[in-house]
Amino acid sequence: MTTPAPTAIEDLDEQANFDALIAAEQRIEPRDWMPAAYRKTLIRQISQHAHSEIIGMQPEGNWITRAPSLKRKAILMAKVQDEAGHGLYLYSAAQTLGITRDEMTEQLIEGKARYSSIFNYPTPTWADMGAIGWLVDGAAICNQVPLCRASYGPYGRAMVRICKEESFHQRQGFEILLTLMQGTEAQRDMAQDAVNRWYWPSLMMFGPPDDESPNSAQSMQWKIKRFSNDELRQRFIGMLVPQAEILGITLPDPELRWDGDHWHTSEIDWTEFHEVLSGRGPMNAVRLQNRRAAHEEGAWVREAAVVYAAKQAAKQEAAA
Ligand code: BYC
Repeated sequence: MTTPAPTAIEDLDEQANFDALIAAEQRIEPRDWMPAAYRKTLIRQISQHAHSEIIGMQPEGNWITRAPSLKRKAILMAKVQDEAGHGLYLYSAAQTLGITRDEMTEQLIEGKARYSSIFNYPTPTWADMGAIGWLVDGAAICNQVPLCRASYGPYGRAMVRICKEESFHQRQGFEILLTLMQGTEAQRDMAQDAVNRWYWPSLMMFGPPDDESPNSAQSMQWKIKRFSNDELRQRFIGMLVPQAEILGITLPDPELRWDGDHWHTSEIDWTEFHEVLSGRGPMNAVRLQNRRAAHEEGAWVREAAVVYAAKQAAKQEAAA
């Protein structure tokens, strides 16, 4: 993998400086020179990540009115609000690279932007809240803790706060499953069924296998990504196995075993992954439709905010 060539002679020094910063594990900051392809990759990854957090509010938002107790409802609401906050930190980080929030929003609601495949699956039972916390937030932590060391400063710093909250979310999911597993047979069946449905999609969250991942090698060279998709998937499975034992839950893969060197698994259904990425997952259309409707219904808030900001600015000008 070679670094894309600088376009102008003066860029040669800048490129050398950039390469030296990356090699020395220093951070690239918004005003630093950076190769156009590095900027583009960051905008792509950070905006996709932001969209995932925002769309990711829907599967769990679906259960806020039906949580089994007031306490669980309050916790779930706080969790969904956290995801909104994550989206905002990430949109802000992406904005430092020169894309506007409006542009990113438009890409999302027009269906031109990607967001994580995982949020295109339904949440039919309360146990799905447990499975999402344990598996989806668990996968997010595996993926995102190394991103705290991403070479781009605003992204790495946003990830630190996000990871702290994701750790709490993961424990919240684990605790829901543990409670269900200590309950009635029907509750245990519900927990197992949810894990059966979310396990494989959660493995797909890490992206395609390394030999089919067009972006990984360059992103690792730039120290945006620190581990490959398959390496992170392996770490995640290693984290799940002992926790599944504590829960008394079976991971739905009869082939799963440690072969002394790595986790041997059944073949992941990559056809399903590509179907979901192409917009043909079980909930893609619903997720986008809800996002569009929320955007349209929020138009008056945006208009009011613009008018308010203009009035404040006029007041300050008059007072100066
Ligand atoms: N879903 O070359 P690759 C959360 C795309 S939010 C959809 O390996 P890369 C949470 C990929 O974008 C979880 N698309 O790409 C929120 C690329 O397409 P483009 C979100 C996927 O970027 C609420 C193509 O496939 N986390 O945790 O090197 C509640 C080839 O892939 C997926 C992040 O976004 C996928 N699963 O690696 C609870 C983390 N996988 O762009 C929880 C930050 C791959 O070339 N992102 N694609 O058209 C990353 O770490 C990386 O972007 C990925 C992909 C590992 C996801």
